[in-house]
Amino acid sequence: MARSYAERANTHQSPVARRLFALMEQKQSNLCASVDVRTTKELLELLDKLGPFICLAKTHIDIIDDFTYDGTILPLLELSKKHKFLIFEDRKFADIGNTVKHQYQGGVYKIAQWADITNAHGVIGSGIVKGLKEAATETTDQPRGLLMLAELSSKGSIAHGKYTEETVEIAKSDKEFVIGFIAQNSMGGQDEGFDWIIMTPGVGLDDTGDALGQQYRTVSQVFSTGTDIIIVGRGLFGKGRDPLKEGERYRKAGWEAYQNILR
Ligand code: BMP
Repeated sequence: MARSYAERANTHQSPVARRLFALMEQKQSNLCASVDVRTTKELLELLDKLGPFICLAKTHIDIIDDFTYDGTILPLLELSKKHKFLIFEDRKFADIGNTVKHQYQGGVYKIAQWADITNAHGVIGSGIVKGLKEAATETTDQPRGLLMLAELSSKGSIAHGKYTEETVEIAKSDKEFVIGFIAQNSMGGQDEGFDWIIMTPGVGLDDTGDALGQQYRTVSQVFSTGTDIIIVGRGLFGKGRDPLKEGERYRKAGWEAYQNILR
């Protein structure tokens, strides 16, 4: 029997996860918008439109051509307050602990300062979790959360079987900082007291994939395999789609699918 977001908002070990679940319940949304656009203007305009429908905004901040901290991040943080959503920088860290610590804290993007959530590959071993946690603790007193990439949506992905299992083991190394997985399936853990959040990309209601290996499943399909949060990008704004219309459509589809698994 699935547990409700409201219940998990009260019991989760991570303050970021508690905030996220509370927002999800309040906004009746398990929709994360993946806003893969190339300019600050497009990013902010899109999130101002999608804001009411989402619990989380996922960025690839390094694809913004005109990025500046003050011009891009400060207004992004304002929008996250205005519309009440958290921010997830999809950085996919994949280096030794000491290097990712610098990458998370420093450089141009200073991700640890503004992103509530980020993610990392398991290929490197548990040092990556330690390095990122140290960076978060040293940078801010705001809570931060990490997702491990356990499975990928793309055709031919080699993240499955033993690799996925070992990534789950790495996640167990820090119960408070690691809040869950980017995955296509549930990763278990409940028996051992873990309440992992499963966020699933590769979700689309109108397309089955793209020309570069992306594969889409429908909202009800991903809920049937244990997702908590659907990550949708081009389904919301690609091909001339109207983000206001699609935002509400995916929010509603996600909320209905969640209610169905609670029954
Ligand atoms: P779209 O819905 O437009 O296909 O975008 C999916 C987003 O999710 C992209 O930002 C991509 O980087 C990310 N993603 C993915 O598609 N599959 C994965 O397994 C992991 C991801 O982070």
